[in-house]
Amino acid sequence: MSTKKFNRYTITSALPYANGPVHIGHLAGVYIPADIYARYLRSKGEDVLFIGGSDEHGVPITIRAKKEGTTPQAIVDKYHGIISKSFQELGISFDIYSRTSKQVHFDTSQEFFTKLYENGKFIEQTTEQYFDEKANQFLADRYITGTCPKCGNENAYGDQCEKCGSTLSPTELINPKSTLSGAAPILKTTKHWYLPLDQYEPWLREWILEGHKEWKSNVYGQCKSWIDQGLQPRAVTRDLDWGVPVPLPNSEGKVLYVWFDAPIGYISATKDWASGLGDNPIARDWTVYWKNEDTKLVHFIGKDNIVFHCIIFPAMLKAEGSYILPENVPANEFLNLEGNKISTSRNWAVWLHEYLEEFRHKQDVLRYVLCANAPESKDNDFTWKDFQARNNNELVAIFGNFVNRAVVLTHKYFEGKVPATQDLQPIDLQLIEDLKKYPPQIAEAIENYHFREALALMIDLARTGNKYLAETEPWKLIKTDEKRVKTILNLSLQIAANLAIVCEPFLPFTAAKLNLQLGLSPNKWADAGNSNLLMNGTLLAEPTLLFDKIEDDAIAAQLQKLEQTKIDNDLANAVLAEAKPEIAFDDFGKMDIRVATILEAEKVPKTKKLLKIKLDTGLDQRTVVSGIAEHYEPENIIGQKVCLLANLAPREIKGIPSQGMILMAEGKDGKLSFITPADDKNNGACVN
Ligand code: B3M
Ligand code: ZN
Repeated sequence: MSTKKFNRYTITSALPYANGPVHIGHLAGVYIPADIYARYLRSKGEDVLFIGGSDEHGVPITIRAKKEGTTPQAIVDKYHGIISKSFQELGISFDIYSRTSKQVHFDTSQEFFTKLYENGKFIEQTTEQYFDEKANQFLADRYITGTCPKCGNENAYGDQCEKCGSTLSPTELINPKSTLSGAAPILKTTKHWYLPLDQYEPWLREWILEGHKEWKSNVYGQCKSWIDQGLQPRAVTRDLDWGVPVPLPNSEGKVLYVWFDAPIGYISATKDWASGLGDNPIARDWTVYWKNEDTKLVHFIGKDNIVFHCIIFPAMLKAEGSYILPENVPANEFLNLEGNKISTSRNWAVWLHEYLEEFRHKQDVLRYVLCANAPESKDNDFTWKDFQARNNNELVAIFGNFVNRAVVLTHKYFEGKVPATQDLQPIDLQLIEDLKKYPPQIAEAIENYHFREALALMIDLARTGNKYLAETEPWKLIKTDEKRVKTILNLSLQIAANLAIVCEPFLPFTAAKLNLQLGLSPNKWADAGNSNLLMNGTLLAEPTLLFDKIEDDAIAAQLQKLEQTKIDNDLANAVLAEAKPEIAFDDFGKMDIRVATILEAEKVPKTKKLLKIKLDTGLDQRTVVSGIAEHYEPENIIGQKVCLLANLAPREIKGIPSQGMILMAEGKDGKLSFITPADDKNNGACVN
């Protein structure tokens, strides 16, 4: 655990791929926590550089361009525009939001590669890879499909069979096909450069497993498991025409692998920021943010990026030699939406740019809910009902209500001027004491990346103020004891002024409104805890509500939108299911389908999906391995009547001979269920 003192902070947030807009999963996982951290540190007066930018390379962007009949550049221009605008509107306070198609990035990543190359940090390897002669390009693994050698699934990908879960390499596929042209690819030799990660293993072990035990357990655990499994050399170049060209002679058609150039994008973005061009007129020295040991480098990312930021990029930085390493990588888990995994391709998401359109001036509500629900240590669920409840019961009923009562009553009784405190009573002294405790606790939580806890403490301070008003009841005292009321309102307004400071990292729009309401210029974190922030006699602005109730119809509209998405997806699936070509009666007649009964069932060890099932088919008793373990518990299916394709050629699955296939119906949600005769039929009864 490091107790180092840092003098500046370089905070990076994962560069989103510019092939689609940003959704709530990205926000909760990466951008909101990063922004809270950056804003808090700035409020403390720290020297902070908060970096963002679009990741504009990689195969998916080229595929998307092909599909839409346009160029990759047009795709990234479009989405870079949408993404950067929506981040800005949400108040994500990047010092720079750059992009990896900039010249400065090409130069920076090529220089980085060249230095590693010249210092002998790469190994060169020539391998045979699939090449699509029609499309005239080498094929990335997942753009090759074919038959799985393990289970016979005809739609396995070059890197994985989704049916049986095996990891594959493209050359293992039977009858490989290019998804670009449909042609059978040929093998062609090609040369690439590899970073020999295996050589960095002892160092990574020492640096992470010994040196960074304080990292979040999900992050540390993933690193440990990668390192323990043994690291392999990783290719850092690809055969592709979209990306940063490999800066070596005779390497036309080769670019840097997107995961090699993208993290270097953080460095290029820093140079972009420091250049004195664009939005930032003062040229600065970028190197202090990347090369000074007293700079704390923190990467905010989602869990799918852990290996790249904790193992590969650090190994690259280490190989280069002149850079600092990340001090922490507080990766989050995933956010689901209404119980289902967020999916760009199935449009199952709440898109930021749409939210901003549909919920105008409610940026802080989204920021609040996503932080309150952030998947900090496990996957979490976003629901519109919870969104509404948190807004109405927490932001409106606690925070907004408290501030509003204090301001309204001050207008009502004292012409909107902050009254002076009179003799303090125990309840007042207690409030002053309580107030002092919050800022350091919130600060500690933020510094430890416990943003949910920090937010809960912030709202707790508002709750404390609310409770104080409820207990002291100034609206009752005003007739009999105006002096008391002055004290109560003064202290309530002081709490509100403190809330403006401590809520700013989480709710920057609210903080600005609140300061305006209180006639305050923004305070710094160091002032928090002080019960004399507002001078006596300060004139408050007219009261306005900080938050509005969200009505049921707004929520219903969002749920309706998701319902429509489901319907659209079902239709798309139905079209897919219809698409099988016509067959002759003979083809059908070849199938020997029979009723059978399950006698025994057990999980196949070390697999997620497979059950070993013993059946009585009326003809014999036999074993079938079936990929239904995620749908049925073995103990629940004993005695189940099923239909069996009995004359399917036997094959071995995970070493178990499997004779036939149990027929299953697949629902739109992917759930499988047995096909059974409508009334009792003997084992061996024919289905035709
Ligand atoms: N674009 C992957 C992602 O969005 C990638 C992150 C790059 S960070 C250097 O998940
Ligand atoms: Zn398979």
